[in-house]
Amino acid sequence: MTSISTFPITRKWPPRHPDRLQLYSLPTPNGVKASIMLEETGLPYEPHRVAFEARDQLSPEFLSINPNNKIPAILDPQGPGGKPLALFESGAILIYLAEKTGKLMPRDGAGRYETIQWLMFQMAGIGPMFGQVGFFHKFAGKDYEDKRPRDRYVAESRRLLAVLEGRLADRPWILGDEYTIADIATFPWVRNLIGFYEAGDLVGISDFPHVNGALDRFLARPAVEKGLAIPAKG
Ligand SMILES: N[C@@H](CCC(=O)N[C@@H](CS)C(=O)NCC(=O)O)C(=O)O
Repeated sequence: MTSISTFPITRKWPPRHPDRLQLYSLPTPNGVKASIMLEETGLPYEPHRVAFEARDQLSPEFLSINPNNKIPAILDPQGPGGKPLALFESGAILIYLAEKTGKLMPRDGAGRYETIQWLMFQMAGIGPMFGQVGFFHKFAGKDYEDKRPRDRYVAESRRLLAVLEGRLADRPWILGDEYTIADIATFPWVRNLIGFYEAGDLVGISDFPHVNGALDRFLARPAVEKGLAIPAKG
């Protein structure tokens, strides 16, 4: 087995358990996708906190595994062929962990692609659009006099929520009875829109009862509760 000690990131975040999967993250809506997935699968892992206040994501060590300077990222000592694998982009990490463990994504052809399809819907739609609502409603953009950018992203987020609402009208989870990585990707963002971004009223979240119901089911899962707090502070 090749040791992960040759990876520069291990100099900044030395592993205490080099045989375990290393997670570099923060409990943000993208970061918790990885920690929730790891908790759900039961795969042994070691979390490391990437402190934005210290600009850790721009350090040469972090950039050595993610040149895009964003969390989450992982380093698995036991990647394909028994060799270490470094990976960034939360959607790629979810697919990798699902395939590595055989959990949380149907193995058959059609169900597998359907899961990936809804995962992409989150990655390309829900994440970026809800993120813009956060910027224009809660952060620097809230002081802009011109409300057209905010309204554009609110309208697009409502449209995406309506798509999700239709999908969840007759099933508990995005894929049906089976809880999958599509749910793990999506619901941290719905939670964040309502909670941290305080944009529930702005997007009219009460118009989407099936989305709210699925969010409640998601938050009731023990692995979700744990994953939402990883990596812990200090
Ligand atoms: N598409 C990426 C987005 C990741 C992302 O935006 N991460 C944010 C936190 S939620 C981040 O690391 N921001 C730090 C920065 O932009 O410097 C993914 O899904 O992994």
